[in-house]
Amino acid sequence: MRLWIDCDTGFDDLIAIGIAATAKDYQIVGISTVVGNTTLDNTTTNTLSACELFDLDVPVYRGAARPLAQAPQTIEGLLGEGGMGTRGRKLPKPSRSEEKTPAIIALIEALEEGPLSILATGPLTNLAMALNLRPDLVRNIKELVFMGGSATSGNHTAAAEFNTYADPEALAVLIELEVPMIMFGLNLTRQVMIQLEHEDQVREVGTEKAEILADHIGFYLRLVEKEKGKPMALHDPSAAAYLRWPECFKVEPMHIEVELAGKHSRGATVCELRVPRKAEANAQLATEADGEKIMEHVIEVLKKAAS
Ligand SMILES: [Ca+2]
Repeated sequence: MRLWIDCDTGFDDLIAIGIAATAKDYQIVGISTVVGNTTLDNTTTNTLSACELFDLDVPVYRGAARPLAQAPQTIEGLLGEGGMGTRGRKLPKPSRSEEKTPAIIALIEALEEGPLSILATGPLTNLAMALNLRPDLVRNIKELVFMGGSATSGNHTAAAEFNTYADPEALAVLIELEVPMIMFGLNLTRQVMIQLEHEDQVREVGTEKAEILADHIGFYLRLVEKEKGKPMALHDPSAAAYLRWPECFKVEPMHIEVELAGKHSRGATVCELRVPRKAEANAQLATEADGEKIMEHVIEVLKKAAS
């Protein structure tokens, strides 16, 4: 299956790219970057560095530097320098540059070539822009697997998850165009926790790559509890994990809407699971995850990539 990755690479996109990069069933045809966790310059450099780390030789395209209808909302202050905080070692410097073609054009061309699965781990701006230009190409989206939203509470605000808060209009476009989508929201990703011992397990591989990965995992584990660290939800990698290990997830039909006008709830996803009784299904929601099994798989993938 042909796969496109659309990301705003910070720590958890990095791990998601690693999971997708090692999936035998998927041929990654392109990666697009978008403003989100950090600036477009940073997400693009971080994505190129991620490709370097995981020996992933696919074209990287610069996407949208701004959301559809608001100023960029970055969270660099939380995520550390360049949106890629580390306890020590930094990601390798990219040995190549991004492509000259803008991501929106490249994504349209990839969709023109035939059925495409899309893994999106940032705000959905690029996909909305591409489909605003070419809504007919929805027919070639096999599935959009995206991390964003929540069927329960938010994280960036009490109501909204960061990716959908950062560009709610983009998700609204995709809903309106009936893009076949599977949402991996906070209700799901909070079931997949990366633990303190995972940092050690990766570090034990003993290579330079293992130390780099462990230093980034370690920083992430200390985002909230600066000194001792604490288990953290592994957001973007949960969506990537679904592509590899779908048996670890329960996915249910739902009707999704995104709040655009709410005074306190802008960017919140409203997920109606009582379909078709209350509403017609227009999407799917990942509701349950075998978090322990998924983390076993994820750490195995990272150890292999680092060895
Ligand atoms: Ca992300």
